[in-house]
Amino acid sequence: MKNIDSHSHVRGESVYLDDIPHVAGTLFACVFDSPVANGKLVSVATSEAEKSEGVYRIITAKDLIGENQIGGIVPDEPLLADGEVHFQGMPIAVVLAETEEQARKAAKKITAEIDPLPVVTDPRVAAANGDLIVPPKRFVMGDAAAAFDTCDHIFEGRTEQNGQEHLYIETQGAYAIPTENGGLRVYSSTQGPTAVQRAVCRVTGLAMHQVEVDVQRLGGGFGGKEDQANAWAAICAVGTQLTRRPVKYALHRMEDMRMTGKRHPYSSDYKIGLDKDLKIVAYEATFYQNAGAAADLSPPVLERTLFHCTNSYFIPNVTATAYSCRTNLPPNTAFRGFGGPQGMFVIESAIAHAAEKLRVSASEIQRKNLIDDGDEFPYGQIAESDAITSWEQGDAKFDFKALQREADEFNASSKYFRKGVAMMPVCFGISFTKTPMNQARSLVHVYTDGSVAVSTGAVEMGQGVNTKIAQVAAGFFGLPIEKVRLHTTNTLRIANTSPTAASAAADLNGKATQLACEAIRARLIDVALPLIEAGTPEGVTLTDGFVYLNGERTSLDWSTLVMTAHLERVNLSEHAHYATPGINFDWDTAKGHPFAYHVYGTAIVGVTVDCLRGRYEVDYVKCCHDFGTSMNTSVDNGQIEGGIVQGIGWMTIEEIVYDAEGKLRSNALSTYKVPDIYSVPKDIAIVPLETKRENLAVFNSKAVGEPPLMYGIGAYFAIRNAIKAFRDCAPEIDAPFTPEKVLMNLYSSR
Ligand code: MTE
Ligand code: LUZ
Ligand code: MOS
Repeated sequence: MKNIDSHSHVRGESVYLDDIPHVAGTLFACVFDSPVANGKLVSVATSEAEKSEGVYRIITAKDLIGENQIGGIVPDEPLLADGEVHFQGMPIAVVLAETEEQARKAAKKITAEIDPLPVVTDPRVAAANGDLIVPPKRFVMGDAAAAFDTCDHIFEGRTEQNGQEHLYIETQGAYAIPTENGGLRVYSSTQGPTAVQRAVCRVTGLAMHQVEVDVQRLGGGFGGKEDQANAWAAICAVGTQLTRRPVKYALHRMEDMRMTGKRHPYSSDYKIGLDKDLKIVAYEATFYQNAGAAADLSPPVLERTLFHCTNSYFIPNVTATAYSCRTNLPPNTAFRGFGGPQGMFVIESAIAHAAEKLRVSASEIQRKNLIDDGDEFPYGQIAESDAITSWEQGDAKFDFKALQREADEFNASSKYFRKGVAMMPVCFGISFTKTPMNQARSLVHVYTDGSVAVSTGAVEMGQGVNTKIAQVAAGFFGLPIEKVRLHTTNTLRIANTSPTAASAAADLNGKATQLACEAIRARLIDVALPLIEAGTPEGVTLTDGFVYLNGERTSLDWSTLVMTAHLERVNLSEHAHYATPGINFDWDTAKGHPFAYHVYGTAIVGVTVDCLRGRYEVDYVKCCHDFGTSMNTSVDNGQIEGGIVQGIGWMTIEEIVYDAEGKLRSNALSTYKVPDIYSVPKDIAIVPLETKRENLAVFNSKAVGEPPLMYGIGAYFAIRNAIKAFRDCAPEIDAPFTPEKVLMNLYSSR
C-alpha cells in the first residue's frame, strides 16, 4: 500500500499553499523585521516605502483592530512590535503591495529608530537574571540526595546542545480571502488549523465562526508549524480585514530562517550515581532551556524534557529540574521529539561519562538499567516495557558484540581512520502531555455513488497520516483505497482540533474515523439484512465491495447497498469524536498516567572518523523498533529513515550560529548544512519488534512520527567513541559534533 500522495507528488501536481490560484485583487505582504535583538522601539519610518511602486498600504501595531497578541500559552508575544523589540527578526511592520517583488522592495525602505538594550543569548545568564518564561518545573522520585550517599561511583558534568532549523521544504505562509459579512477564509501552511483560527480571531476581533481555516497539505512541518504558522496567517488576516482584499504571504527561505524559532538549545548539568554492579541508583539533572524571546510552546517542550529525562532506564531516585529561560532569540518552538530528545541526550551523556571513567562500555550500563514491566517512571506511570525485548531482539538480529568487535579490529589495523559504535535505546511517550488535547473528530460521508469522503483534524505533512486514515475507512467498508478520498483539513468541517503533533494524529483521528465508519457500517448492515435474507448482523461483513454472509459473497454489492440505504432515508454520514481513555496528569504532584502507551526501540549506530580531516561517515543504523502492528510498513519505514537522518543531522552537522548581537549567522542553506544523500547512513536496517501486547493505537499500529529521531543521538556517541579510539581523551559533550569539533578533539590537549 503506497502513500496515496505519491502519484501527485512525483508529478509535481500536489497542491501546497503557493499552488493555490490567486484571486483577482490579491495583495502580497512582506514583513519589515527588527534588525536589533533588544531595544526600545522609538519610531518606525514608512514614508519612503509608502512611495515605493505598487505599495497599497503599510500596517503597524497601531492599526490592529483586535488585540496585538498571538501568545497561545503565555500572552507575551505581540504580532507586531509595539514600543519594544525582543529579537532580530521580530515583525515590526507589514507592507501590502500589488506584487511580491514590490512588497519586498518596499519593506527594505522601512527604517526603525531603536535604542538598543543589552542582548542575552545564553540561557544560564537569563536564569541568573531571573528571567524565566514560567516558574521552574520539577520531577522527583525517591530521594536522590540521600541515595547518592550510598553510591560507589558518582560523576558530575555539563552538556551543551544546540538547536535545529526545521527546514521544511515548504516555507511558512498564508493566504487570506475576504468572505461575506466581514468573514475570512484563510489558507495556511499549518499543523494547527484551530490554532491559526484562534490567532486570527484574536488579532482581528472576529468570532471563530466568522473565520474558516483550510489546509490541503504541508511540505513538511516537523513541529515548526505547530504554533509558528499563526503569525503569518494573522498578518494576512489583518491585511484583508483592513483592505477587504485578499492578502498572501509566502516567506522566502531567508525570511523564514531569520524570523522563526527552532528546536530549543539546552545547557544542562547532571549528576549520576551507580553502585558497584553498575546499577544507576540516583540521577540529578538541571536543564536550562533557551526559550527565546517569548513563550510560544516552550513550557510544554520543557515538560517533555522532564518526561524523557531517564529515557529507557529505570532509576529509583531522580530529581530533575527544568528552567525555561527568556533570551533575545526568536521564540524557539516544537521540533520532532518536543524536548524529549534534549532530555535523553543528557542521560546518555551521563552514562557515557560514567562508562569512560569506569573503563567499561556504555552499553553495559545501558543494558543493566533498562526499564522493565512494573517499574515506575519519575512521573508515576507504571511501565509496560519493551526496552529489554527490543534490545534482545535487536541483538539476536544484528549481534551487537560482533559489530563492536568488527570496529575494534578495524581500529587495531588502521592508521588514520577509526570506527566507533554506540547503542541508543529509545522510549517515547505517546499522547499530548496536556490531557485535554488528546481528542479528535472525523466526518465521513458515503455518497450515493458509493464513493467515500473523509475529513478529520489531521494535517498531512508528508508523514502519511491521510494514507493511514484512508486505510481505516477502506478497511471498514471493504473497499479499494481509490473509493476513499481524504479532504482538506478545514475548521468548518472539523472544529476545535488539536494540532497534528505529538505523533498522535493517526491514532486520534484514525480512531475517530473508525468510530464514524463503524456507525455507518452498522446502519448499512441493517439495510442489508432483509436483502440477503439474514436475521441478525452476526456473520455479515463488507468485503471487496460486496456484502458477505458467513464468509460467502452475496449478490449485494456496495453501490446497490448504499443507494438502497439512501432511498430508505438512512443516514450515510457520521461525525464521530474520540478521546483517549485512561490518561491524566496532575502538575501539583507532578504524577499521573499521561501517556496512552510508550514506543520502544533499540538502535546500534556505527561511524567511521577520518582522523586526519575530522570528517566522518555513518556506516549504519540498525534498529529493532516497536511498531505495534504496522498498518503501512512503507510509510512507517519512511518515517524511521527520515527521523534517523534528521536526528543525525541535529547531532552532527547542523549548526545554528547566533552572534553576540543575536544575529543569525547560519541564515541560509549555504551556511547551514543539513544531511544530503551522501551523508545519510550507508545502511539503515529496521526490524520490527515482535510483540503481542494490546495497546491504544489505531489497529494496534503504534505512533511512529517522532521516536526514531532519537536514534540519531547514537551517532554523537559513536563519533565520540571513535575519537577515543584514536586518542585517550574525554571530549567535552557539546553537540553538534561538527567536523571542526571532531578535529579539535582529535588533536587538542584535553
Ligand atoms: N514526516 C514528514 N514527512 N514531514 C513532517 O513534517 N513531522 C513529524 C513526523 N513526521 C513530519 C514527519 C512530527 S514533528 C510529528 S509530531 C509527526 O510526524 C506528526 O504526524 P503523526 O501524528 O501523523 O505521526
Ligand atoms: N505538542 C504538544 C507536542 O502541544 N504537546 C505535546 O505533548 C507534544 N508532544 C510531542 C510533540 N508535540
Ligand atoms: Mo511534532 S514536534 O509534535 O509537530
